[in-house]
Amino acid sequence: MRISVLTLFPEMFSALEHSIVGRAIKGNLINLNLVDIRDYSKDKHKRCDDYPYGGGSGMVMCVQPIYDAVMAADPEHKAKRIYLSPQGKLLNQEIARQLALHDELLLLCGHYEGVDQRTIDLLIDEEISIGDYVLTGGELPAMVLIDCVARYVPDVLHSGDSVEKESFSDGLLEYPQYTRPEEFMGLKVPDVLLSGNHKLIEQWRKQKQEEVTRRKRPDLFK
Ligand code: 4GS
Repeated sequence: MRISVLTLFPEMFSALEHSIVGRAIKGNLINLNLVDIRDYSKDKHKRCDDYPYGGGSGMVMCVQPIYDAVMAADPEHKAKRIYLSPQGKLLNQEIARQLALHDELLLLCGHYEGVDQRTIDLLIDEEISIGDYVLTGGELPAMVLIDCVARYVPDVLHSGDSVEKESFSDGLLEYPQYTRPEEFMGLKVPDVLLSGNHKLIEQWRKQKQEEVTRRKRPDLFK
């Protein structure tokens, strides 16, 4: 999958050089194309923001550099073009799974008060939000989306990190996990997990999933 990210702060995306997503990028399973919007500014000082028409506080990102950056990164509109914004559809596991079916994504990260509305009207296919709170920029939301989508790109997860046996795959939260030692500070691993009885372990885990979901996220438990 090719993912173009348009941002004024491409350095922030070094966070993706690590762990599973980092491995996927190094292994060419994900081609991350970081585009610095500033490179497309035609202003003599490379400014990419300006005062809002109608007044008010803060700055608005200009349409021209973003338009030119999108045309350079995705000239044939092969990518699903996404703007990260609190006005978007709330990201969830199902949306991530659907986005992973695309060959190309383009993520536009706004900063300051956001982008000129004409950017969205002219260029964007879909707005996506990572939650009902306000951030200083769309960079962290873009990284959240990339991380979440990457897990559904073929071969990004290795055997054992199954995409399906996890929270939300069946609409439930995960069962509690334990590893060595068998006892720590007086707390023991539940006997059933040491029993070797796989049928019984499966039953126990399903029961725990339901218990945990009902208690912590009653909204998910239907
Ligand atoms: C989000 C969010 C966000 C909104 C960007 C104010 C700078 C900021 N983007 N999910 N302008 N929540 N964006 O807070 O996606």
